[in-house]
Amino acid sequence: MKRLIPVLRADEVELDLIMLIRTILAATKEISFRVSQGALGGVLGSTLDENIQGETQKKLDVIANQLFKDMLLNEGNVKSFASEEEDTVVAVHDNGKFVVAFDPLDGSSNIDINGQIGTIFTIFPAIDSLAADDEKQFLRKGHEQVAAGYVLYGPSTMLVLSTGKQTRCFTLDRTHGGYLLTHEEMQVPADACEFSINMSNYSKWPQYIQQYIDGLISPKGDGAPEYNMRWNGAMVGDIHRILTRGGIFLYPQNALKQGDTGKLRLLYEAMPMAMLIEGAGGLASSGTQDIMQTRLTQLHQRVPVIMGSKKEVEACLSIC
Ligand code: P6P
Repeated sequence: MKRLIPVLRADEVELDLIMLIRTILAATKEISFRVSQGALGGVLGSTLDENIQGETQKKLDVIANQLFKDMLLNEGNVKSFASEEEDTVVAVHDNGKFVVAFDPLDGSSNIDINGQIGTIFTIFPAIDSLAADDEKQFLRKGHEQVAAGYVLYGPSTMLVLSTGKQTRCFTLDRTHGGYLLTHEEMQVPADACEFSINMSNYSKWPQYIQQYIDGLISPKGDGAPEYNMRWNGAMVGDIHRILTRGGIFLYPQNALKQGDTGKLRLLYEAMPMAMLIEGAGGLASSGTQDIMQTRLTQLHQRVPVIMGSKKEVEACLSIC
C-alpha cells in the first residue's frame, strides 16, 4: 500500500500555496472522471468554436477550462489567472498572493481516439504593485515559478509536481479520491536512446535539428545503441515518458517561415515542463536559451522546445 501522505507538507511549502494547489487538484479529479466517462459522458467530439490559438475546441476543452475557472474564481489566494483557452487574463482578488497559468487539456486531439491527454499548470507569486488583470503579472522568467505540475489522464491518473525542489509523482486513488505519493524523487536518466519529435515536419526544421536527428537514425556500427522514436501528440504523455525512462523531446520552429518560434506555448507548456524536467536532473532549452532563464514577453508566446536527458540535450545543442 503506497504511503498516504499529503501531496504537500506544511513544513515544506507555505500553507497558502498548499491550499491553492489542492484547489487545482480538485479540478483535475473532476476532469479525470469526465475523461474516463468518454462517450458515455457525452464529452467527445468538437464544438463549433475556436480558441485564441485558432484551434477548434473539443467539448472537453471547454468543460475542463470552465472547471478550472470556476474553482480559481473561488480561491482566495489567486490574484488572477491565464488560460491557454482564453484571450486575456482573468482578475480574481486584488490581494491574492499568486497568479496561475494553465492549459486545461493539453493534447485534446487525442480525446476522440482514447489517447493520453493532460492538464498543465504553473504558479507565480503575484506582483502587488500591478493590477490583477495586468498581463505583466505573467511576463516573468521561468525560474520565478513557485510551483508547476501536470496531471496525465492515462490508464491511471498521475500528478507530477515541483514546488522548487525535487520533482515528485503521485497517483490518483479513486477509492478515496486522493493523490498518493508513488515516486518520491523522479530522475531523468542522463542519457537514453529514445527521441520524441513529429518527423512529418522534417523539411521545416532548422538545419542543425535535421543534422541531429539524422545522426540519431543513421545505422550504428561498433555496438553503439540504436535509437527508438515515440510521438504521443500530447506533450504531457511524451514528457512523462522522458521523466520515467529518459530521452529527448523536441518541437523546433518552422525555419521556412520568417519569425516563426514554433508551436508550443512558453507560459502554458514549456515553462512548467522545464521546471519539472530540470527538477529531475534534465535540461530544457529553446535552442538559444535555457527555458528557465527565458522571460515571457507576450501571454500566448510560442517557443521552440528541446528538453529531456541532459547528455542528449547537450549533444543536440552542441550542433546548433
Ligand atoms: P503536432 C498538443 O496540441 C500540443 O500542443 C502538444 O501537447 C503536443 O506535443 C504538440 O502540440 C503536438 O503537435 O504538430 O504533432 O500535432
